[in-house]
Amino acid sequence: MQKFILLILILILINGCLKQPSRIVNYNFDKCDINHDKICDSKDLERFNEAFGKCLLDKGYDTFSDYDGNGCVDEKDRKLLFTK
Ligand SMILES: [Ca+2]
Ligand SMILES: [Ca+2]
Repeated sequence: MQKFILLILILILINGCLKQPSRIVNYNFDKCDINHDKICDSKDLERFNEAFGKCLLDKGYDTFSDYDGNGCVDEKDRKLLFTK
């Protein structure tokens, strides 16, 4: 019986580990601070605009500009990044 309980606990632990988000999110920066220099300014906007319209396999795609992580930098990301 104890082995069964131990097996269940291991399975719960493994399942919990597998559910961890694969995307690394850094919470130490403001969401509009795309280049992580601790300032939200025109450089962030330039970086976003350069990546705008690009998707995961496109040259110029920027994962930090893809705020919702859907693989494309689009209008949804603009709303998420630059509205309070
Ligand atoms: Ca910045
Ligand atoms: Ca996106």
